[in-house]
Parts: sequence; C-alpha cells; structure tokens
Amino acid sequence: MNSTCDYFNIDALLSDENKLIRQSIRDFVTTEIKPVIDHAAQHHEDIPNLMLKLGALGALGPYIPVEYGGAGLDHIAYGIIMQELEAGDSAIRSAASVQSSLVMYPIFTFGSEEQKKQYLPKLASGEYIGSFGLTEPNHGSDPAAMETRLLKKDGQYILNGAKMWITNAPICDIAIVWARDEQDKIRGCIVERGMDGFSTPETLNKWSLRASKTGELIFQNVAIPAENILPEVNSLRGPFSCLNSARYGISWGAIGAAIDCYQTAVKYALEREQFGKPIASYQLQQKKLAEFLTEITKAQLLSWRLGVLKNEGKATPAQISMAKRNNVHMALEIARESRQILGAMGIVGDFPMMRHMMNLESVITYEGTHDIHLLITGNDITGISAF
Ligand code: TGC
Ligand code: FAD
Repeated sequence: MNSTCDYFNIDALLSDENKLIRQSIRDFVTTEIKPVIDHAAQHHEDIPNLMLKLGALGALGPYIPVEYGGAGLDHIAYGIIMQELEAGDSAIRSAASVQSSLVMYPIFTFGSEEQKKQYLPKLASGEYIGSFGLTEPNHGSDPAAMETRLLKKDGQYILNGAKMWITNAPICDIAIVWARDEQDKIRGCIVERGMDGFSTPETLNKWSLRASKTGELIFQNVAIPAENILPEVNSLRGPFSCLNSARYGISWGAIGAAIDCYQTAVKYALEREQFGKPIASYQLQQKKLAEFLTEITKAQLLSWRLGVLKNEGKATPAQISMAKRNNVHMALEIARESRQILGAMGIVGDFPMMRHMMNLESVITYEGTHDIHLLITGNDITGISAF
C-alpha cells in the first residue's frame, strides 16, 4: 500500500528546515483545524483566534525578513506552509496567503520604512488582520478598468468606490486598496478600520470557503493621509506582483487539498467491501487512485521547481500562471472523483472531499480564473494578447 504521497522522493530535495516547518504546520492542522473545520464550514463560522495562532506558528509573512517580524524563510518553505494549511481547508490557506502575499508583501515591497515598521510586525503576529482590495463589482478579470478613485485634496487623498469579493473584509483591521489617481495611475493605499466613510459588509450565503469571511470594501469620501499611500509603485505592476506571490503559494496549497482527498480515498477503498471484496480491488477504482497519485506527483514537481526558480529570483509570471492553473484544476478533479469513491459517504461532513470540492470552486476562480491563466500562457507562447 502506498498512500504517503511522496512517490518521486521529493523529500530528498527539501532542506531539514523545510521538513521541520512542514511537521510543525502539519501538527497544527491535525490538532487545531481538522477536529473543528467541518463544524466551522457547516455553520459558516471562522476559527476563533485563527490569525493569532497562524502568527505564533510563523505562517504569516514567512519570507518577510525577521527585522520586520517575518520568519525570514525561503519560498519553498512558504509553499510547504500553504500546502499543509490547505490540507486542513482552503479557508485556512486563504487567511495565511492574503495576509502574507497580498498585505505584508506590498507593504514590504512598495511601502516606506515607517509603514514597514508600523504594520509588518503586527501583521506577522496576527494582531492585525489585513485584506486586499483589487476586484470591483464591475471589474474582476480586468482590474485595469477599475473605477475606484484616490484623488489628492489639501495635502491628503480622498478615496471613493467599492471593492467586492474581498477575503477577510468584514474582519480586517487594515485594507490594501488599489485605485486610480488624477493622472489615471494605479496607486496603493492603506485604509484603516474606523476611518470615516469606510465600511465592510459581509457577503453571505456562500457554498464555498464557508470557514472564511468574504465581503465588500466600500469607500465614501474616505480621507486617506499622505503617509498611508504606498510610495514605491504607481502602476498595475503593484497589485500584479502581489498576485505572483499568492498564486505561487496557491499552486502548493492545492496539492495539500488533493493529498487530503487522495489519502482519504485510499483508506476508504481498502476498507469498504462490496460484492465480497474491498472496492480497492476493482480496476475502475484502482485507475482513479493511480491517476490521483500521478497528477499529485506532477503537481509537486511543478511547484517545487517553481519554488527553486523563485528562490533564485527567476520565476516568471507566466510560469506561475501555469502552475496555479494546473494544480488547482488537478485538485478540483481529485476532490470530485475521490468523492465518488466514497459513494454516499462522500457527501457528508465526516469526510473532507465535498468541502474541498466546494472550496476549490473559489480557488479556481480567484487569483485569476482558470481561463485567464490559460490566456496568459497563450500570450506567452504567441506574443498575442487574447484577453
Ligand atoms: P498588462 O497591460 O499586461 O500589464 C499592466 C502592467 O502590469 C505589469 N504586469 C505584471 N507585473 C508583475 N507581475 C505580473 N504578473 C504582471 N502582469 C502584468 C505589466 O508589466 C505592466 O506594467 P507597467 O509598469 O508597464 O504598467 O495588464 P492587463 O491589464 O492587460 O492584464 C492582463 C491580465 C488579464 C493578465 C490581468 O489583468 C490579470 O491577471 N487578471 C486577473 C485578475 C486577478 O487575478 N485578480 C485577483 C484579485 S485578488 C484575489 O483574487 C485574491 S483571492 C485571495 C485568497 O482568498 O486567497
Ligand atoms: P469575471 O471577470 O466577470 O469572469 C467571468 C467569466 O468570464 C470567467 O469564467 C472568466 O474566466 C471569463 N472571462 C473573463 N474575461 C475573459 C476573456 N477576456 N476571455 C475569455 N474569458 C473571459 N478579489 C480581491 O481583489 N481580493 C480578494 O481578497 C478576493 N477574494 C476572493 C474570495 C472569494 C471567495 C472569491 C470567489 C473571489 C475573491 N476575489 C478577490 C475576486 C476574484 O479575484 C475574482 O472573482 C476573479 O478575479 C474573477 O473575477 P469575476 O468574478 O468578476 O469574474
């Protein structure tokens, strides 16, 4: 029997530090997430004190330098953390990847020294929760068409507009918001809870990512002090650079969800008997399991190699798109097919497949849809934009 999910000995490519981090996050997910996640998802609740717990583990801003409160780890470590968290639930990985890649990364990369010192340590510890506002009600795949405006007035800036589908909006302390200025340039700013005219209504009735809060960011003449503007960027390169980091992490995270489904399916298929034999003894079920392990192994190699390129500063946005697209699709297919191996048992919360499957419907949509990533690859091949 082989259900370890390291078929090509990828462990040999990991450092001892990488493996120690994996074990500590795996232990956390086993003891703190798996026992409560079904209840949280069924009841549309988040996990109490999740961000403080992730902060204590070093899972928030793992690659941010230690002087700013991060863990100073490499990109493979970041990927492994995402993998282990998403084996628990995509909502847990979402919480960590938004905070790390979409909030801490832009402050670290495009922020002033004062902004880094003021916000990064509190975000790393989980004392502050951040959100990231790029998508708008009328502009999802095409953020260049955004309508939100950040206009200079009397030494400060006035923010007007709305962002939609924003992870952690209802519970965020700060939001990194992208808007156009009077010269039509894209600027990033830090909006703080409590600023007049800033509200964050929750989006209810989701069938996906039910253990994560999603909402809107609404700005009605919000006065933003000049010191809250990210000084080092004034184009779409700003938000897209954040997406590079988050999409890379998601490529690893999806592997975690797929492994959780695969291992559950192997165990069930060996134990469940029909027609007098374990269902694992039938060729149709073995084909499914063999395909799962093959696809997981290919995804592991893709993400590991991408991590090496990222550590060397050589990963291209198009390579990241390919890995995000392939691995999330792979995980969603495994969630769907492995649920069938459990028959009726696959639809109840005692097993994780249905929850992973519904979560992955969001993961295949956010951070660039499956189709948009295909078009990014097509553009890279041909030099012709088909958007
Ligand atoms: P384009 O004209 O190609 O480029 C505009 C500027 O951006 C630069 N650029 C990039 N820079 C860094 N990394 C990348 N990946 C970049 N892609 C483009 C480019 O060099 C240029 O820079 P500059 O300085 O010369 O102006 O851009 P476009 O408007 O044609 O867009 C192309 C397209 C479709 C690929 C892009 O719009 C896209 O990726 N759309 C998808 C939108 C998306 O992914 N949204 C995600 C929202 S955040 C989210 O979903 C969080 S979920 C979190 C969770 O819970 O886990
Ligand atoms: P649309 O852009 O309207 O696309 C609809 C369909 O049309 C898709 O299938 C798409 O692939 C297709 N399509 C679009 N353009 C083309 C084209 N040129 N050619 C071919 N097909 C095309 N955003 C944030 O900014 N911050 C967040 O924290 C965040 N969190 C999210 C959390 C959840 C749970 C979800 C579901 C979304 C979140 N998003 C967030 C938004 C997410 O990034 C967008 O949903 C995504 O970018 C797609 O935009 P859209 O939903 O408006 O779809």
